[in-house]
Amino acid sequence: MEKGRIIKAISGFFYVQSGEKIFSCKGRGILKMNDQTPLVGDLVFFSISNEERQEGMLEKLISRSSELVRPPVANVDQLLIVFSYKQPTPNYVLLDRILVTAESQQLQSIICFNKMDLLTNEIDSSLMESYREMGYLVVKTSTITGEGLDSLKRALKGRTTALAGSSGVGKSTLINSMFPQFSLETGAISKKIQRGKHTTRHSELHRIDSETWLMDTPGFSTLTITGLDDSELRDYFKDFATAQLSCRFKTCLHLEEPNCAVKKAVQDGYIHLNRYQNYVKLLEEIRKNRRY
Ligand SMILES: Nc1nc2c(ncn2[C@@H]2O[C@H](COP(=O)(O)OP(=O)(O)OP(=O)(O)O)[C@@H](O)[C@H]2O)c(=O)[nH]1
Ligand SMILES: [Mg+2]
Ligand SMILES: [Zn+2]
Repeated sequence: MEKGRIIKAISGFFYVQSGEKIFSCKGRGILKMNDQTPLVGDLVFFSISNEERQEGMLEKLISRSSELVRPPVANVDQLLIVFSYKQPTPNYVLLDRILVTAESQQLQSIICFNKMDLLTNEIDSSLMESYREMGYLVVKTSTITGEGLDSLKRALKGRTTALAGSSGVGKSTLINSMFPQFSLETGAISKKIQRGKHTTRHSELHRIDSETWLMDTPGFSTLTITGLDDSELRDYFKDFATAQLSCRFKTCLHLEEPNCAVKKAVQDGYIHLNRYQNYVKLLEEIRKNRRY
């Protein structure tokens, strides 16, 4: 049996990269029997059914180090969450949703603000900067001026990274700009609604070198937090960590409880108000979904 990695899944076929070769493989019934759905990023054993046509059969999935629902991907080390400074403007609730998901899977996150060339006048960047203070790597980039691309490239080296973010923020363009050997399809955003047109349709893992992989993904703008208890959410807001040690109640959810140190930190400007508001929003959502 051969060993490889699923780089793309389209209409029942799994494309498996093994060295420099890519085999198109079908799944075996045994995977279905075990209720296993192969994901892009999966490490697999496969058998070759036709060497010349590079066709094969998936035989076995190797157990995953991580698994995400959106984007659906296995074995990534980190997420590259991409926003654009303008066209479309940053969606911070989506950012916090993605961060919570990544934290709960113990994945690292890099936050990228792209299209910095569109910055015409000074902006209030306090919210953007607050993510850096929380310990996230925040990179400002432009595929037009080249700003930030080298430091981003360094952060990707030796790891498997999935890109995530809304349509039209420039995910595929970023990959093309950093790695000119790729010419992924990109698409202008709609002038009328200032949104992307969902140019990338399938997730695909691109091999940069034997240790560095990048996954381009279709843009998405909704993400429901699932599989979390309302009491767990607060632990995935990194910026709450220090303050919440001083809340009067150990189990404080930072809502109406007396002597809440997180609310105090928000008032005093140590935690950004926007982050707290997003926390309350996500908490309500988790509680609402639990009722069904
Ligand atoms: N001004 C400016 N435009 C950019 C930049 N990066 C990308 N774009 C443009 O933004 C548009 C969308 O880029 P894509 O790379 O297709 O965006 P995407 O995130 O891959 O979108 P989906 O595949 O739909 O999810 C294209 O017209 C790009 O040329 C940038 O740094 N500055
Ligand atoms: Mg794209
Ligand atoms: Zn509290």
